[in-house]
Amino acid sequence: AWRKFSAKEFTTKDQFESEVVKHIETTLARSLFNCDEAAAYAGTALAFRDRLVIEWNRTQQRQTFADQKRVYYLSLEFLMGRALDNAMLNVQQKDVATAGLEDLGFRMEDIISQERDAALGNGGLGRLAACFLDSLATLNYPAWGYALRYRYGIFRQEIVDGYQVEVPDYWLDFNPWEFPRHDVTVDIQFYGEVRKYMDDAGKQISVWENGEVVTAVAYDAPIPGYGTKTTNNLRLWSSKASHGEFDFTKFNSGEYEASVADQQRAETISAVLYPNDSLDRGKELRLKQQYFWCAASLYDIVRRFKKSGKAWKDFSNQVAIQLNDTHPTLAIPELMRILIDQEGLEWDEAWSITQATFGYTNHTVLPEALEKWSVPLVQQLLPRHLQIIYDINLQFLQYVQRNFPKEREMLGRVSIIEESEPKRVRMAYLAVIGSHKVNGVAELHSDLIKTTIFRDFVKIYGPDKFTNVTNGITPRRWLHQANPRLSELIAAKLGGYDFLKDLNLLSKLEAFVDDKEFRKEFQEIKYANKVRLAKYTKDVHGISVNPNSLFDIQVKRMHEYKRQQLNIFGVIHRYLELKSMTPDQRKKVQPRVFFFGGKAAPGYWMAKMVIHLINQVGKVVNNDKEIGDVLKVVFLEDYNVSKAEMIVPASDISEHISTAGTEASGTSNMKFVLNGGLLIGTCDGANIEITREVGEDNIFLFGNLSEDVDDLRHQHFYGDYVLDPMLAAVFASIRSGTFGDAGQFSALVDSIVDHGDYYLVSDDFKSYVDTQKLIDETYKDQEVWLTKTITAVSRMGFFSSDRCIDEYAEMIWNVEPLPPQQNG
Ligand code: 26Y
Repeated sequence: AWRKFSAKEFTTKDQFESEVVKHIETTLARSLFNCDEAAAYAGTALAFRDRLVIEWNRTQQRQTFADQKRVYYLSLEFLMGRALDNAMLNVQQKDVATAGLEDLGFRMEDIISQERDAALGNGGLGRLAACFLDSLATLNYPAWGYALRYRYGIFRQEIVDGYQVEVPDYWLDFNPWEFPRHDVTVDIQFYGEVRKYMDDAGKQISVWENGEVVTAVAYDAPIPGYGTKTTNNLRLWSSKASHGEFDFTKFNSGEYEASVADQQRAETISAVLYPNDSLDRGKELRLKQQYFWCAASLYDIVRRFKKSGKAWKDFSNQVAIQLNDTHPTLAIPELMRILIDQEGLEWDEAWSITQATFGYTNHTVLPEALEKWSVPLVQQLLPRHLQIIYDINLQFLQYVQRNFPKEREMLGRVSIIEESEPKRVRMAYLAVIGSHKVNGVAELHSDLIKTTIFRDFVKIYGPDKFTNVTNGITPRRWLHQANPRLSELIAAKLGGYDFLKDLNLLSKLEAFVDDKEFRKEFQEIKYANKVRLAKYTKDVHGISVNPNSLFDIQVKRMHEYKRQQLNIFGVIHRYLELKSMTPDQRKKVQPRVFFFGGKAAPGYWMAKMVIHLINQVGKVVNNDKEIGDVLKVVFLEDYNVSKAEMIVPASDISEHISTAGTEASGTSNMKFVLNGGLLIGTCDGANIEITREVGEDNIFLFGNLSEDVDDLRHQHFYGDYVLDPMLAAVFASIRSGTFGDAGQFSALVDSIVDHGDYYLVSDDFKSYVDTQKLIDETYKDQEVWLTKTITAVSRMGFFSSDRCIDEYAEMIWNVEPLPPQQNG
């Protein structure tokens, strides 16, 4: 049967089956007699891969021939999750495959869950990059992503005795979605020294000599768009030793082990994703990763541009490069080095090309997350780049001096070089200076960066250099794929799936808010999604939860600023209240399950302590016979993208409760509302715009505002600090050993009681508890609740990453879509 294999779309399930069988028998060299789920997944993935590859090649060819600007999205993180379901959706052949797999004795769900997540990211920033790739392809923008091919993605989290344990995530055993390009390599230089000499024309030339060389090898993955043939490319660089398998000099002189060690050292560069998402550690290997990836990507981009035969003045008409945070900022001095040292351009021309090419997206105002590289380290690893950075700084400071002669103190403040010991390169300043546009990721955040970290730069460059692009999410993965039944219900009401490409069409749902049948189905779908999460909770964690309870979910990286501690203290408060009630009183309380999930950076012991406290509270509460179903606490192990697809559709309420002014945007807030859940949140990040869109009645806001945070912090240290009395009772309970040895949690409690409560947990506690009460009351009237959720869903159109990408294209990149020909 497999001889029927053809490159065209499989139109029948028989054809699909024969292709799966062919791949299992030939590509995998396995007998059909021991075809397990893993083999069936592999066969299915390879069959769909064949479909993608053809349009991928065509798209690349079309983009090469079109005389048009391309976007390059440089991100050290792409948190892709699984690819098969997405591929089936985009190729629109999932039904055929489901029927075919059934014939072969498999359930689609089981096959999909065989795939390992591609977890090449920490959290929001990495997932945003993945949503952007989906939208870029769907909207037909000619765009490439560039990143590193980590052998180990973000660690797997295991919970042992209530503590987080990190387990390496080796994910490349079988990855059908990548194509090694052993012919696409770039040699990358490190260390060495710079020699200057005069050429015949008397011009000074800089040469970067000696040092060591590591080779970058390209691995490509296809990125299909939804409902379009456009299939873009994600290029990941892998590092290897530069002289083939072995260094033969060493090999021949008997230093076999040393030569193998060299090879391993080279491979270390792309070995592992750094698991910190908010604390800059300044490690040499991380700097090596950044340069290795920037240099390989720029070489690739420049090589492609030069093939077009155009003049350098056209570079920024052909190329837009977006810097996802400061991680790729070395691309700025690297492009300068290429243009000046290798292509012979004058400084001024090189600089205007560079500025016109780059855009920079800022994702944080937290000082501890802002990257600063030690000058001695940069000097040693990248001597020529340090010179260029100093030259950029000199030109910039001269400009500032000319334009603001009376403000001499400003020079020290805005200098790229921080005069610390040792001196450090402020990467965010370099990124601002080297880019033509700087954007934040939600309105409040974009305003904040203009008044805090980049305040002086607004004065220097004027306000137009700074802009806002509010984040978005792809409705393909976060509605259709994660919640197929809801997507189907919406399609039935709106007369098709156009809303997946134009999310503003959701507004038409509002007309059905009183439609009995629709309401009933909407509610049933939510219930079914809760049942699914309840089953998972029972199967994996052994905890029984009642799906009729209010499901309250907080899933995100563990961080003090995100305030999972506020949530768990609220849970303890609730537990103490329940314990003080009579059984009759308790019966009247709205039952609730608190779900938590998220990884802590391995060295972030305060975040790990919060994980431990959550687990300890769960142990006590879940086993308290008096409490029963009225209160449950679950910590979901190893939160990741594929688990999010199951968890997000199951929420009634989700928590987005960061200290005001600290969460740049948040993106899971958007996912939860889109799936029919309401939010409890602070006036922070995109919560503010979600409120504007869905209306104040359809969100539960609480807490202090960002403009009051500084004063409150000041008061904590210099005024009378009064701990909230309810929170004091919570701490008394912890101290009395209710949740195990109190000493384990003393640093957490002390950070609030004795060390200034930097994240304002006490200040916001009462407001938080009151708002949770209001939620309990509101939920009791299921009709009112349902109206709020449906209304909110219908108003979420703005938060599509398609809108977001169109804004980048227009305001920052100046690129146009390149739609495929109808019959091409
Ligand atoms: C420098 C290094 C330690 C570092 C590595 C990763 C620093 C930061 C990060 C990741 C940051 C991140 O994920 N930021 C989040 O970006 C989202 C997308 O814009 C925002 O929604 C979210 O508020 C922000 O915390």
